[in-house]
Amino acid sequence: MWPRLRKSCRTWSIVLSITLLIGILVVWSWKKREDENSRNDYVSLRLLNNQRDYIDHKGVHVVVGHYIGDSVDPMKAPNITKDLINKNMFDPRPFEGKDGNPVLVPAKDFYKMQQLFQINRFNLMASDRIPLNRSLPDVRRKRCIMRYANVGNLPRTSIIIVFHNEAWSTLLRTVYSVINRSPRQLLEEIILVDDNSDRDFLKDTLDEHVKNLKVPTKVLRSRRRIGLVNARLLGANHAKGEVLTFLDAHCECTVGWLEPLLEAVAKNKTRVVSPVIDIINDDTFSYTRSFELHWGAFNWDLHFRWLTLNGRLLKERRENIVEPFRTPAMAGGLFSMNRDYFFELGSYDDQMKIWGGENLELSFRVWQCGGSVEIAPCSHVGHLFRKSSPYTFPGGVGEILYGNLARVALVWMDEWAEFYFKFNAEAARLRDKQPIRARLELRKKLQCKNFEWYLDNVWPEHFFPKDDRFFGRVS
Ligand SMILES: [Mn+2]
Repeated sequence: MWPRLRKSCRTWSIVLSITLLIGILVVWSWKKREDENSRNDYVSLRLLNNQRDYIDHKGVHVVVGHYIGDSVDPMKAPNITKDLINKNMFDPRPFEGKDGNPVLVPAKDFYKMQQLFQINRFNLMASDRIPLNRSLPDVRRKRCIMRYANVGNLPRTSIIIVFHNEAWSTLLRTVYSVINRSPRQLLEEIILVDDNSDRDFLKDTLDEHVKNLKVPTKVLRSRRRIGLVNARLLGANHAKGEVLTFLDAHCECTVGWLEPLLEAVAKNKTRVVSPVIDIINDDTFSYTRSFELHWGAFNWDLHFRWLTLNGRLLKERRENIVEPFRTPAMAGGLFSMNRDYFFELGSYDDQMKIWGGENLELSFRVWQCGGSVEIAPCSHVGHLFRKSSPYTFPGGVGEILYGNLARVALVWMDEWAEFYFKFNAEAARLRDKQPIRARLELRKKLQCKNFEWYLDNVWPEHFFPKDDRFFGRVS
């Protein structure tokens, strides 16, 4: 009897250990899958909305975001009336959107929510539930906090925010985030430039509201639609700060965002510096920290693209994750630049209309004429990314965007302009309509380098044709 018991004991212990082993394996694989899932979640969060990513034919990871969608006049959307558009429905609840968390609109309001979405092409109802001074997470790395803890005297900046029919809540949350999360002594003023909005609440109500802010804030207004470039010029012409900081009208700054930008510009006034642009979700207004190891560039159509850094640069960045790094191009919405340098360098091309292409124009001009375009990885600002544009483009989106891009190509890209026009018939059609003499004279006066120098030195990894690269069919 005893030996039999011992035998069954042995069997049982074998069964038990196998079960335990299987259990451990199951838990391990489940945990692994969960980790992968959360990583995937992170990637898909980063790429929400109008962002898309893919690996191109050369194996470069490409993120597509922040570009032009189909533009529809909100007045033409169903059930949208003038009264509705003119109504300020800002109705904050104390904890909604706290710490950058998503807003959950009650199910009973879904129909209304969808209706209001059409007005600004983001979830206006969600935005209107979030207080103007909502908290956001401190997304900085520890090394960033230490790096900028004692930066000493920095120059003061004017914050310039252009808006056209922006929602009250997004516009003022931008302003409040600047005030709440910048050292007061670094802010000279805030300048809001109204590019001919027609919403009632953006008029006297706004003027009255900004009078009570802790930082001197003024509203400049254009009586006709002048577009982003000329509205920014209007703001810059009135600015008193040593540094100009441009922001879109639907941003939220996080703590410590300003110091890295101002320090870089203070060290060398030819540096033009952008923050890392984090993502505010257009549906829930949740805040997602973005990836720091991207840089800005463009494709053959001159559309701005975020690219992940490749081998050499990635290694450099990993070794130094706090200092600003150079980028071929900037996204354009958010950056700091020394005011004198801005004007010395020819400010903006004032022949550019409404929106689009001005970021590449400024990037090429800065690089080719002796400056640098950089991203400060310790500076994080959230931007509301949308799937489509809520703006009207008088004259048509194509006419405006491709007209602007034709100017960029004609003034700055030398023989690569021909390459661009070959692939972009719409821009080619508009090329002869562009008065560019003043900009070519500027390029000559500033003794700027040519586009080949730019490709060779600023973006050696570019995918444009050169003597050493062949395109098309080899037969
Ligand atoms: Mn924007």
